[in-house]
Amino acid sequence: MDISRRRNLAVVGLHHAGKTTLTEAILHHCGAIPRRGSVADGTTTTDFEPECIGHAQSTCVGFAHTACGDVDLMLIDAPGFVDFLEESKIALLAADAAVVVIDADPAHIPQTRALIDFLESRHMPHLFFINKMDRPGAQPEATLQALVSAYGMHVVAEQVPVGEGEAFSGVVDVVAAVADVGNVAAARGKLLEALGDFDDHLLEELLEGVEPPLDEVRKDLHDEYARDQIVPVLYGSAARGIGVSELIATISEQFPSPLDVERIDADGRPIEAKPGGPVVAQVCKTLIHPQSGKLSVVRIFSGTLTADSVLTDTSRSGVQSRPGGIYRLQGKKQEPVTSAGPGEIVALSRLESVQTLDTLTTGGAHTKMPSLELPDPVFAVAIAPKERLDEAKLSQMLARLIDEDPALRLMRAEFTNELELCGCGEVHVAVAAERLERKYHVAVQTREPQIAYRETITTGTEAHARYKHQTGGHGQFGEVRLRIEPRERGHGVTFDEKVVGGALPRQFFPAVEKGVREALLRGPNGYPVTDLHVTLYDGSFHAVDSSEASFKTAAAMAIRDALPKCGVRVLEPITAIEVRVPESFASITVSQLTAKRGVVQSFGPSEDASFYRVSALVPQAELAHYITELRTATQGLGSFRSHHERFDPVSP
Ligand SMILES: Nc1nc2c(ncn2[C@@H]2O[C@H](COP(=O)(O)OP(=O)(O)OP(=O)(O)O)[C@@H](O)[C@H]2O)c(=O)[nH]1
Ligand SMILES: [Mg+2]
Repeated sequence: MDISRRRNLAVVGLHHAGKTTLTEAILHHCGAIPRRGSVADGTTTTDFEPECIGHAQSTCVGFAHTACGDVDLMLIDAPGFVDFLEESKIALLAADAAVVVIDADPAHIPQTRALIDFLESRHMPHLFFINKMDRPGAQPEATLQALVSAYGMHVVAEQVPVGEGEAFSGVVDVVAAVADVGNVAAARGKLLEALGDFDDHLLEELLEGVEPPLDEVRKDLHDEYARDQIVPVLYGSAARGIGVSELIATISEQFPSPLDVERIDADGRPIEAKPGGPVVAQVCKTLIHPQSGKLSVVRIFSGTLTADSVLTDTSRSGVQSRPGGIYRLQGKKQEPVTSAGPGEIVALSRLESVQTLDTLTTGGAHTKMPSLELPDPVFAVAIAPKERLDEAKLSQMLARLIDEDPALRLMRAEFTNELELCGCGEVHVAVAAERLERKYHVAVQTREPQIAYRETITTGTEAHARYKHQTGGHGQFGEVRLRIEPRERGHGVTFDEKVVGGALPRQFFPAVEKGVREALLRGPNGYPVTDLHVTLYDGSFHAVDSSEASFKTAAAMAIRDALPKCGVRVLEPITAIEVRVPESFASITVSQLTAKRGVVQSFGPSEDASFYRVSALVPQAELAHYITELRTATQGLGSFRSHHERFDPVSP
């Protein structure tokens, strides 16, 4: 296969914009599938996971391919919901270009910022496909304007739509058009002007009033698309299949092949897309089928992979393995192939130790492809098996779940010791829990993580207890006198003894300390008591009846008795949070945090001008659903990082 005829496209964009529907329309148009499935019926090629069907949205990336004339098109249908952005970013590493699908509604454009920033930071060629043009109230012109004002003058319409809403009937290519329907001339003027910025010859022609030849314009478009200098805008209706053949033509004729995109490894060395030489590939998705096992979807950047290839995982200190098979993916279907060359995206089976984002090489190539830093989780649920027996199985299955989706994490909560499943949002974590039950048949219970409340004292006191018990043979006896004093926050529980004149034998001191500490595990409010010092200063014993157990009991009794006299206060964990939001949402973010009993520490522009940083101290109890509230208030653009800072008294 001629490498220059390959196209690896990621279909990305906001939630519900029509990416899966468009993928389906392209596959159908090219004859790869006999019938167009629908998202509503759960019959599309790429939304095949039961979780996708249940939620009527993509919940992970899907892969599909089709021949299209002499072009070999690989489509990566990415989920648009904000919780799955990391999954989409990883998949984008495997693509050479992206189709950004958006609603024909200018109000949606600001929400695309995070995605477009990512594409721009990687100089990833992309185009905008303004979809749902058939919907009444579609606003193509305003959407185009919003795109230009958000992302710059190099965003230019390559088409003009014919008709709007119900009457939308097609698109006209502004480069090739002969007639001036619907302002084609004006659109062409803008397109050529943008191109003139990069091509002096074309600019000269424009200034002299010479109409540049079609071929020259097409070649310029191809070059500038590949360098991400020009971002074309196309229109269509994925649901009705309008604008789809024109989109395919733009992709086939003008979008970059693997040869047109310069690739460098993590050390900045170029990686050439050539069939000979060592294989360099990177895992962009891991899929685990409970029966048929693990599939690592890789993008091959260089070399040709065969069933005999011994792959070295350069990201995992050179672990070697040989794939069980090579497959092309068509949704859930695996089509075996014997080899795969540069620019191809294929699935390899049974690479057990290989993980998503790893680089695989052959023949001693020690290269590593650029990876991605996955953010810390922003949402957690406490997770426990419904059947106690499943505990071991649960952690094993969770590990496989995380293998499939590295944006998920499994953690032990610092203070409560609960097992927590964490991720990028409520839907992300909920879908993961559903997947766990369906794929691995582990029934789990999820609930909000407990808040690690504590108690402390504000005044000291003397405590005394005398434990005396007579049962049958020999009895129990212990008497202790303790001094309890408050200490500063973060001090914990400390214990010492100042017993004078041998009132108590030393051998009982550890038992006293044990009794003290055990009693402090549950204060008057039921929480662990902390930040205090206990001194054992006196007591009495009985030569026959005294034992370690009796002193332990006496000490615990003394503490339980005394605590209510010490001005007990409940403490709650306080989280230090740093929120990043677009400037226009900075003040709403501050009021949101203040309403959560938060104290804003600092507030100001971040290093990238259009965003603000807000730092605050907020009780952890208020933050359980904060990511959802923040995203709702900021069009999905707000994000945060946080860590446990300290314990503060709960205001009465
Ligand atoms: N009217 C109209 N509806 C469309 C069009 N394209 C998609 N839809 C509908 O929009 C909804 C979302 O479509 P999807 O294809 O699932 O969108 P998506 O971008 O893949 O969504 P996520 O994967 O969840 O981010 C579905 O109900 C589609 O039928 C279109 O061109 N016109
Ligand atoms: Mg989808």
